[in-house]
Amino acid sequence: MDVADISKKQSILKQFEREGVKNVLFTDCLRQHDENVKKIVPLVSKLIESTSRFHREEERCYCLMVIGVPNVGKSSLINALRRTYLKKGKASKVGAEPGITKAVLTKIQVCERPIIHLLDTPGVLPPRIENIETGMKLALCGTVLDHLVGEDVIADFLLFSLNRLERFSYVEKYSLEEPCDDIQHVLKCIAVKLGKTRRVKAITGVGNITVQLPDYSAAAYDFIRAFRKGELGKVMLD
Ligand SMILES: Nc1nc2c(ncn2[C@@H]2O[C@H](COP(=O)(O)OP(=O)(O)OP(=O)(O)O)[C@@H](O)[C@H]2O)c(=O)[nH]1
Ligand SMILES: [Mg+2]
Repeated sequence: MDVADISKKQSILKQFEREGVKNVLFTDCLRQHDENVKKIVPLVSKLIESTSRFHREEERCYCLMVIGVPNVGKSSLINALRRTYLKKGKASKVGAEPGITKAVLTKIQVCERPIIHLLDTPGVLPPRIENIETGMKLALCGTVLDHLVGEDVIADFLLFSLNRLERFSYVEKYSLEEPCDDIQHVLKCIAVKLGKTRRVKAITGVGNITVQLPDYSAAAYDFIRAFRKGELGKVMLD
């Protein structure tokens, strides 16, 4: 949640509650020590112990499954818990694209007291996305491979979202004159700013010449990457 705008935390929690989701913690799994990651084991233990069917065994030993949409940080959370409670290194592969975890993995221990094992799982999405806007938000957050939607389409939706939410830090970052809703213009400025241009041969009536053109794909990729790293400010898409 470190790249999300959680200034309206209370209304987010209320919305979760309306949808039947309780016991929400906002974590940052990239931080070496995150207060909310530390709260997970006590909370999970309390929840399991208050459920009668888990009182069969004498020994406190739990095995839980970590589930969520692709690329949301499931494996990072497991690694963060292992780091926090066992002071041990990464046990699950992490990456900035969906589909890194490809199968339900073997049990990974994350805590000694109580003994907790976690099962890492591949990300899942609902079989049907309810509308295009939801689909675009999911694409922007990297839950599907970018090329399946198209970097240019995602970049356009990103610009639309930033303008709608009045998050204009992209203007200064990419040296634009003012906020703009023309993605081609924005991508051109990004390409120029980052020196992402490509040489293209043009055939003219008086011979072939080489012209320097903005690399729109590279610019779109950088724009999306900057958003996902939080470099364009904290944003809440919903
Ligand atoms: N800023 C930030 N980035 C995170 C956090 N947790 C994970 N990431 C990044 O998100 C990306 C995806 O992380 P993973 O842990 O591989 O996500 P996953 O849910 O296991 O992904 P799949 O296995 O592909 O479904 C990586 O680039 C992580 O560095 C977090 O708390 N904050
Ligand atoms: Mg994973």
